[in-house]
Amino acid sequence: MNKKRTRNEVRAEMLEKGQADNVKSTAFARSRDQKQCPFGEYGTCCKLCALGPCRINPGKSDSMVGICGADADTIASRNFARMIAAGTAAHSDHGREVTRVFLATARDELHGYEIRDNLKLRMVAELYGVQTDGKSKEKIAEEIGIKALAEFGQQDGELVFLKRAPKKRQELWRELGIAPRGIDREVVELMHRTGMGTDQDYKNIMLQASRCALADGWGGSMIGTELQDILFETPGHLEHERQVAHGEVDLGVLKEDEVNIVMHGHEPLLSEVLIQASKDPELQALAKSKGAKGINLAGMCCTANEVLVRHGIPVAGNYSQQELAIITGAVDVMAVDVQCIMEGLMNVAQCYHTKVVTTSSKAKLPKTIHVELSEGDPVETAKKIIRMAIENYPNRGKVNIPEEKTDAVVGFSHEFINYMLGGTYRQSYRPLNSNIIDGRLLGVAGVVGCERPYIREENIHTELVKELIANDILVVQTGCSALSCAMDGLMVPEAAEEFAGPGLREVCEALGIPPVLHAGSCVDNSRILIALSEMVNIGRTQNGDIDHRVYLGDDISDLPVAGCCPDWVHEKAIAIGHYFVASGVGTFFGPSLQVTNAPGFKEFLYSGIAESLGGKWGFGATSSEMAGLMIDHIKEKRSALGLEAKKERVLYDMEMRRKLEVR
Ligand code: BF8
Ligand code: SF4
Repeated sequence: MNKKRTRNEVRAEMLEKGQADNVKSTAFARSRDQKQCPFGEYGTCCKLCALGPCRINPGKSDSMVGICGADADTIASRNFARMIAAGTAAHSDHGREVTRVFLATARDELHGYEIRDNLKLRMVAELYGVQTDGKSKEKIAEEIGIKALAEFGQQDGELVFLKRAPKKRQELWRELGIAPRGIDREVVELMHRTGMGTDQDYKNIMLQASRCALADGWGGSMIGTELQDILFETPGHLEHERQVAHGEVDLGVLKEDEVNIVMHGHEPLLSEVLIQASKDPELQALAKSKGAKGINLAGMCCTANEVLVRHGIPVAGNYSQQELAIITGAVDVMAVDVQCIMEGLMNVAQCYHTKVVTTSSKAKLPKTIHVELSEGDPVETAKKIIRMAIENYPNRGKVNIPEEKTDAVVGFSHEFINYMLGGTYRQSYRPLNSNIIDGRLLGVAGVVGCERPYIREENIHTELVKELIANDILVVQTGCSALSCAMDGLMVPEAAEEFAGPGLREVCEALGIPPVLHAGSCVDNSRILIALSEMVNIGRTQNGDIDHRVYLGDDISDLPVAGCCPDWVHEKAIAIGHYFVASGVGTFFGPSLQVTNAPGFKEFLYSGIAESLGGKWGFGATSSEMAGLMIDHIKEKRSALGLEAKKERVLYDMEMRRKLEVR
């Protein structure tokens, strides 16, 4: 571990280097300079038709409406719902791509991938009703692939994975008419209903938005996660070996004397073949012939999460750091696929030798090199990209790689948590539930999502998570937020001793785990849905009796848990937030939310919606506000279950913050 300087100091140094190297601007500068329009920021700008854009300020006049008559609540809810549709589309199109590759692999039509995780293959086969007796794993996979692919275009019925939710939740979805039918259908219907002149009742809009979001969490994302696990293995839970991965995180993972390839984007279809191809002896020799000691692969954004949790491949950074990695001058190729790739990358790359290589026909950037991954042999394509990086290595200019990097222990999939808590033969969430019941743990929180490119006094992610763990809340993380906390040193077992409350510390020490568990990328939030379902399901015995030693209610909405996306950026985060809400979880977002100028809709999201769904939205402008809301929510759930709230909230004052400052 090397934590000499704070993250802000490292970033400031990189930004200065960028300026000296003639980088015209970065996201950090642009986010400082860009003045946000208050109508957009507060949710009441409508540009759905050519009569507008209409901008509504209900504070000015209660009767203020758009030209068609749409009021602030209708406009904000349509905007919000459309973010859910877009987010669902993004995750699900990722899931679809994975399914297509999965099917082609099963049919032996594609080189470079294989059906590897037998345990998960059989588990998923059972869910899809695929008989496994006497069949090869490829045959089983083919039958799963056909059924999974059909779910994207399915018109009626229900998505298969819904049945993994607690029974009571499934019944609620059916009662409300929001059990998703087919993934694409729910996205299309939501887009239709939120166009000009269709659905004008925000409560009704949010019903379809719930159906759509559920099609993401329990559909597109979950299919993506599960089939990726079968192709690339379930993190921490391999058939013959069960252990978490170790990795290093931050710009310091780039190497001065090796060819650096940054793998950026989302679908591990690209990164997995790059990993394979990088081991090719011919390419290794070629790298040496150019004076490099080897080939160094590093991840960025959710691709980073995918390769970190499965292979311990180092991470160069999260969303905020993509331009900074290039500014080091040490990135020979940045290979990207889809989502969260800044257009600004190219302006930065032009000032360096870095080649940006796009690989998906869905995501092209001007002035880059395009190598299509889905055509031809993926391993050969990967080799081509690596060769490009090697050839580019001698072209480097001035290199300055910050020393800073941090260790992280990662890969806490639902399956690994199950194993970790109960051992090989008694895999179970029972110890987790009983620790919550006896008050050692106050509850569990999911802290997920993006990180905005700001230089801020405090890291909103780290401060929030530190406060949660100080209050004995076990934290599970995904996405860029996970990488943010990993960079700040929260994902090592020693962090429990330093930052966790006494109860959580005891649990972490007994299990040898960090107080903050890295569960994967953003599609892997589906792992958290499964974990929550499991926490509910073990509360009753086979014959339906309550087992008081581990009973935490009959629905996800009864659990003392909370979700948070403290620094959301992408529409995908709103889709995730809403599938948690529609699954019964109190979910808190910050530091802004584009609903704040729509009084009726905002009130509905923050409280009214809980009457039907059990879950609700919340908003906090600071980490402390968000932590407070989450802790209160968890305590409310505890008292509803008859569990003691145990103790007063541990508040972080400035002095404690300074004392506990990691970096
Ligand atoms: O899907 S956390 S900035 S990289 S959207 Fe994007 Fe947000 Fe990062 Fe991953 Ni998720
Ligand atoms: Fe204005 Fe209505 Fe058109 Fe929106 S849909 S831009 S509020 S006229």
